[in-house]
Amino acid sequence: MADNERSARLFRRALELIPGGVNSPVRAFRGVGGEPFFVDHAKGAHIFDVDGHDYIDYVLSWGAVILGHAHPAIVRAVQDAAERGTSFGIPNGQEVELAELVTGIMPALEMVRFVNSGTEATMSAVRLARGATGRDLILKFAGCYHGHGDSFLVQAGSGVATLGLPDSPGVPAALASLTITVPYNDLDALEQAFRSQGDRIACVIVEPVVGNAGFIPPVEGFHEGLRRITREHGALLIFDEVMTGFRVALGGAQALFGIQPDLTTIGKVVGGGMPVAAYGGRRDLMERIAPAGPIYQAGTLSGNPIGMAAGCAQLLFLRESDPYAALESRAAALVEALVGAARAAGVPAWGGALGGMWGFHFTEGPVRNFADARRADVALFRRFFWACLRRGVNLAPSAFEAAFVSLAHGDAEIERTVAVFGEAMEEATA
Ligand code: KE4
Repeated sequence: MADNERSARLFRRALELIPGGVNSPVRAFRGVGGEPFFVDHAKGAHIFDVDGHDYIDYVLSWGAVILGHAHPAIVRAVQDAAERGTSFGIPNGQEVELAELVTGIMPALEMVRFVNSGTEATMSAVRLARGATGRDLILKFAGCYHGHGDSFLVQAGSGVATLGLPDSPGVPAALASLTITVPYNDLDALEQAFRSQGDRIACVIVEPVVGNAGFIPPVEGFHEGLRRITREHGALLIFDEVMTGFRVALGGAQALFGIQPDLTTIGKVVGGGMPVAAYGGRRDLMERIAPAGPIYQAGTLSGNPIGMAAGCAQLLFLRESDPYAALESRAAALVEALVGAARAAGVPAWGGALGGMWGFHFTEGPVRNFADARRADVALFRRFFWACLRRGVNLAPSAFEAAFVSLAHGDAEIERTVAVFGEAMEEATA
């Protein structure tokens, strides 16, 4: 039987019934070519596919898995919750427990509303910003991804600070034109947008550390500038911490950079791997959300008891262990090894790590925005990705994603990965 026969068979069946054979596009391996493997199970830093291959995993459910796969504390919390009922649609104590944990860890969130995905969180936060300010325009940064809500599927028009164009069929041009896109890390472009449209901009939404254009950290002063400019123009600042929350630091990027956004969205880690996300922020804003206020948002499975229990277990573990220095040292070791191997092979590479989040680009650094990231050698990334996978190291199947580490990535996994990076780089650049 072929090396990946079981995955291949499952993929053929999936292609018949699920668009592209996947339930989220990036999983289809279109960014690297070939076909995806199917997971059988996972434990700690490892995932095992249906053909018996063992991979050291750096996707970690796109950041949600931070303790390691199937961590006993999470599994026990989910089992205990499930035995008490899987869903009520009625308030339950676990929602209050998780709300107290989240608002205690992220004090800028004076109130919080749980939803089921990062997309729901960002859509709701933007609706709140528009409702609270009475303004229609929103501003985002090129390369930042905030979920698949219509207002976010927008590419920049020509020029720099211009109104948006639909990035997907099905997004009305009239709606896309309400989204302004400017380059990340570019305060001049932001000032220009506010000079021309400032009194119409409801909010700026930003990935405080970009993970969706590959890893791009903010330059010195970027967030302070965002905070100043939005305040000056009466626009709200939304930190989209769906990826960075409880990942780059316990309190997220806002704790790392000392910024108090008006609203924050969180996801991934907050749910312990279950479908949980949230938006929250200033009390005077959140109290405008139904039923406290007139701005409507709802969800059948919001505050689901199993998701709440998994989230509580994960955040309690992180609050008590505060593992971020250890996570960052592992992530930094990986970046150093990868960049070193690339340069030894005579190819440019640049990368970075913050807490348990890291990433790299095969281009001369520094990478400051999406245009820089798009100059990277994607063909080399594809060869490197497959050379790593064949050696048991699983990276995100796209050059425009971040990577992660978990508490379960110990010395053995890091040492093995460093060795694989060297071998894979030789193969990919031969
Ligand atoms: P979801 O709707 O996928 O739960 O969250 C959307 C979202 C919002 N904001 C940020 C900063 C995000 O990173 C995401 C989702 N991240 C991607 C990873 N690049 C999810 C992976 C996928 O789309 O399958």
